[in-house]
Amino acid sequence: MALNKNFLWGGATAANQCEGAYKEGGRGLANVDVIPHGPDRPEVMRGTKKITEIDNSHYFPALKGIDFYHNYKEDIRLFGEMGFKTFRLSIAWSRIFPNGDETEPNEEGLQFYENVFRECQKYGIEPLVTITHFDCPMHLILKYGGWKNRCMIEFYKKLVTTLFTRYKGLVKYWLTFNEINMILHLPFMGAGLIFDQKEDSTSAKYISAHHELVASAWAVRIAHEIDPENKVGCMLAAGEFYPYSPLPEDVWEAKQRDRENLLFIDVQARGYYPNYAIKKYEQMGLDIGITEEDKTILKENTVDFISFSYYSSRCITTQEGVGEATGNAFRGTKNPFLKASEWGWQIDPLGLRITLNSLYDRYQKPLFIVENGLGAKDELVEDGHGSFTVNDDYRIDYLKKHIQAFKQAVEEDGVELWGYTPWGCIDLVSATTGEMSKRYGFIYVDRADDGSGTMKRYKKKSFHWYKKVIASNGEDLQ
Ligand code: BGP
Repeated sequence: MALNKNFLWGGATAANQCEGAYKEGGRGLANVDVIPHGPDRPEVMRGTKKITEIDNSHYFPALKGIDFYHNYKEDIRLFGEMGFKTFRLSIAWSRIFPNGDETEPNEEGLQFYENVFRECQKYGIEPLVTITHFDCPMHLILKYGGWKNRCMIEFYKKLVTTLFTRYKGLVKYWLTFNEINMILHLPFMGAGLIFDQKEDSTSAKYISAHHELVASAWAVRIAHEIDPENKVGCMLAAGEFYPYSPLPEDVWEAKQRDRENLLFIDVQARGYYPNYAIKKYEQMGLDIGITEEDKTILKENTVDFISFSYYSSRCITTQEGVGEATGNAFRGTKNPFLKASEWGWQIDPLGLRITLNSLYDRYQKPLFIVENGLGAKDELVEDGHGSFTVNDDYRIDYLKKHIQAFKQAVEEDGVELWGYTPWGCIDLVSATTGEMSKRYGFIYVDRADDGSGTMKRYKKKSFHWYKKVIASNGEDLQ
């Protein structure tokens, strides 16, 4: 079985990392705007240092992004030239509802995305829309406490109803929350949570996650009611945990770590909390406030497909003195058999095949790889035709091996996979570091970590390579 001829090849972005224009078109301020580049970034992302407005003592790279807001036509034309079948982007909530709790949406924001979707249509590109990719209007955080408050479910329902109604016929593929499990690791960036010192942040995270899960199920229901053609997926920051050794304690620990992530998908894909989670909350003395109505809505509205990001497998041990894997929001043990990127993210193509198989075994639902890629430093060089390029063979090598791995999962293991959208198909701001120099794209954007640069776009070597991959439906990887 080769890849389906309708396999959705494309690329992925997120509003907060590429749009910029944070004050234009009536947009309101969001959590993602106030996450600075520099030493304060990790604590702000974790919600333990509070920055809630733009100040002069920090540099906030999301404010300009790569100015996709003004360049979307050129960028989508380049995606069309590569032959993209799909383009993953996200909606900035605060463009649609600047404060989040208005009764009427902001028409300028709605029009912007309509223009983007119509531009995609010109090239036969199917949009794949993440409803929230980390962003939350700041007003909702300051006034209501963000997702800690149950009232967020109603605001989210309003948002999704507006989107599904307005974009009926233009958008069919939707994701409810990007990397929903990120709430446990980077709760301010992932879900707009800020904690005061006395607060039990672990309980707050699980309660907030429950609100997101219920909101996600409502989105599935509303999407299907408005247009039965809609396909709605969940989104997991994936990567199987390997036990560092065959020590049973290591194997058990790896299972526990996997469950910590899969808990979210268990609820979204199966429609109820698994027993291990119920027991965990009992042991914590935690009541996350599940109502009878929540149970029904979760049960009746499971997702149509499961999407995930995959950069690396993970590894864990209970033994002392083993090195830590660096560079990732997900803490773990260094796997001695793997090489790593310049940022310490370990590289494991077979891990993608393993992850695909595990998810398919567990859920038996179609899968979609909506993020994958290598963050690397690129050097712009003359291309011999009066312009510039990047000879990014290292990126081609990474992607080639991961494509081979997912093809094996489909062709040899029978996993059902709808598509592949490598992350940051055009260079954009890094989520974890705020850098521009951590680049993933097929298209180079002339912007530096300090915000300087012309924003001009250049095709990298991988641009031409990926175009051939798509044209051959993954047969020509050379
Ligand atoms: C995922 C996020 C993306 C993205 C990616 C790469 O966690 O969904 O938004 O940025 O990771 O991470 P980074 O940008 O830190 O290299």
